[in-house]
Amino acid sequence: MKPAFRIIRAALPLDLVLVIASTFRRLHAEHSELRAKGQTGIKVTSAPDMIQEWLQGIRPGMRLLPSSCRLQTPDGAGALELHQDAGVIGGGTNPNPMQVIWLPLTPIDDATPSLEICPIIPPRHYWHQPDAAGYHITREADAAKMPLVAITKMNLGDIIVMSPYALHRSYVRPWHTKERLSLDLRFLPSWADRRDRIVGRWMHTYHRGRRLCAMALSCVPASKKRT
Ligand SMILES: O=C(O)CCC(=O)C(=O)O
Repeated sequence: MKPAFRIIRAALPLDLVLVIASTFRRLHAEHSELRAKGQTGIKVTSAPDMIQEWLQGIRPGMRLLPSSCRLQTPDGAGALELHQDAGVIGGGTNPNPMQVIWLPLTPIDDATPSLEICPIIPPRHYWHQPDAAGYHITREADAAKMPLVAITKMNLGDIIVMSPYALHRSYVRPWHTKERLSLDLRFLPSWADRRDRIVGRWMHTYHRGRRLCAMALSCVPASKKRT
């Protein structure tokens, strides 16, 4: 059975991770208003160059999807509940090979919030809904029954490669005392359509319908048009 995730140790050079960490730490400090809104993550719109280059080496032609850099405090504020990242490409109906990479920008030890992941790829994409801060999470009873493994030891440079269907959530416990900064990067091959087929088809029908409607209306004499 294919595992839902694997940890690759020393995948990235330490000096690269330190540079990325200081850049995002500064960004978090500059955008402290986000925390007031309950948002622990800031949007990442381009993968740091060396991560992108490294990824191109092993998975050529990948482009970044909506991703984030999270500052998780040990008090658990803004901790993300259970979810599957495949939601960003339309959930279970999108057949495209999405790749998720989670990497800590602070070392993970017993005192640091981390990630809990289900080691088995779940049988389906669960129903997701937005939480108070707008992040998509699942509260399905079936998802809550799945086993979770806490990742409690990661050095800078280690990464977690995850299936887009891997169920995971922030791991924060009362004994945690440190802050954690991390990146959750989602990639899709550049040729792949981000929208799932059903939404894509629906959008097409919807736009076509609107065009036909507009054409039909333009043929109706003005006096008969509804106002
Ligand atoms: O880093 C975390 O605590 C959760 C991040 C995550 O799962 C996500 O952004 O999808």
